[in-house]
Amino acid sequence: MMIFSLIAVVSISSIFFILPESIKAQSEEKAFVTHSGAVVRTTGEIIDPLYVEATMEFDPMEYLRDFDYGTTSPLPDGTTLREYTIVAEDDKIMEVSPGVFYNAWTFNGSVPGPTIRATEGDTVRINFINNGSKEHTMHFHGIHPAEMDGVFEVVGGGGGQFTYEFIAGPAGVHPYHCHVMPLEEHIVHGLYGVFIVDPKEGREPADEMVMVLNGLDTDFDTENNFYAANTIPFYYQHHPIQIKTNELIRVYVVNMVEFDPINNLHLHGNLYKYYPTGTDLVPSFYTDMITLSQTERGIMEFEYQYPGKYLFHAHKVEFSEKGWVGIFLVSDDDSDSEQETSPATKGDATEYGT
Ligand SMILES: [Cu+2]
Repeated sequence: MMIFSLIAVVSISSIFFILPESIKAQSEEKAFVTHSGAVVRTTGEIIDPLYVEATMEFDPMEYLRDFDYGTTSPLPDGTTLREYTIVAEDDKIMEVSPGVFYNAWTFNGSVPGPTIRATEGDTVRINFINNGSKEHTMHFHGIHPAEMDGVFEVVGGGGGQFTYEFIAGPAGVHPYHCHVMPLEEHIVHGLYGVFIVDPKEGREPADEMVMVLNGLDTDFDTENNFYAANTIPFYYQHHPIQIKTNELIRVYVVNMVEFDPINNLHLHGNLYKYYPTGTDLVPSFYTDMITLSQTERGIMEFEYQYPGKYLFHAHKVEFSEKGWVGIFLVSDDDSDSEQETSPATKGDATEYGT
């Protein structure tokens, strides 16, 4: 009996001896200093009583269908100028999951930054202001002159300015992001967004939305702790995206996950036409599954025939279990007359194609 007890004690103590190290590694508190000098301590994985205030407001449902067409004016040659003001900051705090706070670096105050949208051939002018504490830039994927590439012309913090100007093209969906070294750090903190270039002939009217697939390394160990579509883990699972049967849905999807080599997107109860990078008007695939590496992106198009709840998520199960999962709530379209008069796109419908 005594020997048994002794063995039990030894076993329990050895478990106890081993476990605390691994727990300690996971829950080790790390600190960072914000631009305003506040010291933030967080383990990134547990409720953090030291830190209770988010300074970044972000509504994934609003972001989903929000397109920034800029301020337009006609140019002498008959083409359109679109002007945008983008402000970078690097001291915002975002609650990414209940009790988990993250130091977000932002374009116009959110992660992702605004979805910049133009038509092929428009002149895009970005008045970039860096109000951060570090150097930042805006690097657009697409075709433009070297000096507009946002790599070598670093913009100093504390109010540095740069004007990016280029002709929008090619048609498709492209990411933009900061390109200051260390690049991984500047991207994972949130300095990225989506740039949509519409083809001159337009696309078929649809209920359009943007999904940026992102990962959040909340304990700064170069591994993601959370994954999401549009920044907030599990958001569209708890707040399903409402769509109609027999209505064309067009999703501009961009993978901005760092650290993990691939991400993917699986749609339930349906298949979608997929246009890689959105550069062709003819789809390359008809599938329910695409795999995306860093900054890979494309356009998905589909319609649901049957009402109900359908999941969409990473089929890399680890990612979906850590937040990259959502639901389309499909309801019957019982308003045929309304459907006929509905605008080309929801959100900024009147701006589409102008
Ligand atoms: Cu940066």
